[in-house]
Amino acid sequence: MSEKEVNNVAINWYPGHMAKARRQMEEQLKLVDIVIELRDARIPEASANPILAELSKNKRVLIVLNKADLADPEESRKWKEHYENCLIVNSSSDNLSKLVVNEVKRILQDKLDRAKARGIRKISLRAMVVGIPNVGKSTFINNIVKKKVAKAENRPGVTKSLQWIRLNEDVELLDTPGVLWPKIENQDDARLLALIGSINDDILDKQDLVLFGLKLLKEKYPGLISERYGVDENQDELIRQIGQAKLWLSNDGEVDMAKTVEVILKDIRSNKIGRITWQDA
Ligand SMILES: Nc1nc2c(ncn2[C@@H]2O[C@H](COP(=O)(O)OP(=O)(O)O)[C@@H](O)[C@H]2O)c(=O)[nH]1
Ligand SMILES: [Mg+2]
Repeated sequence: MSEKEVNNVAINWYPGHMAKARRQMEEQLKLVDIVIELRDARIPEASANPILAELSKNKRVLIVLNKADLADPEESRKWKEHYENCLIVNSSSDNLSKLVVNEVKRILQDKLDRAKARGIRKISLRAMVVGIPNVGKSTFINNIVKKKVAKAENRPGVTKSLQWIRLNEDVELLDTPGVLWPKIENQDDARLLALIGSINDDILDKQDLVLFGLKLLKEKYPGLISERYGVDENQDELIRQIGQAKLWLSNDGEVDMAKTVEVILKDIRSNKIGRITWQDA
């Protein structure tokens, strides 16, 4: 399958969708001071959107690596250092709103200072959340907004009326997130997204996907597979070894490869193997 096909089939993002999402994002970006880009802490680069950096060239961006509860904490620390402005979060954690508001104010401190110097006592820093599907945008917004009241507002040039929600005296948030497609520039990006369950794996060969996952695990977390399944992870035919060790067999006594593949994939996605970060900072 060509990579173009991967792109289209996996995500259902067709050129028409993409053009529309892009236009919408461009309009919304005009209204905000800062973009809060949610990504998945397990795959910080593959869960980025490929055109957001270009669209938000003159904007401040806060990268929020979400679902950090599923990622490797040590790797998350490295990723935090890697990006200019970055928070490592779990979108249902208690202190999220304060954390985000403080970070937004820190990043936009110059703007606050300028307003103050000009005698403007009250300004609103405006933020919006963007990210690929399933990265946790709704959970994140619901958490930081809680019971705060949305106020509707019409702005010229924007067809739909937008809801802004005040998070504190300085910061307002657009109540609906911007959704953009994930970065699928090659098979590996697609596989990484599928491994964490972010895209449908229907178009990928599952055995191939699991082999890819096991290979990465062996490189990044040596010993983990051996420990989990009671096998020597450096032997050939690792999937078969695992099926044999766990006795995932068909009626004829042979390893049930399809089942073994399914179970390993499920173990990976449900973090049974551990907190894994698949991409290095
Ligand atoms: N473990 C974990 N799951 C999360 C987190 N944030 C969201 N989720 C789950 O991820 C899935 C997608 O979340 P949702 O907010 O609907 O994503 P959206 O498509 O970006 O709006 C849901 O099952 C959430 O419960 C998080 O920080 N940690
Ligand atoms: Mg949502």
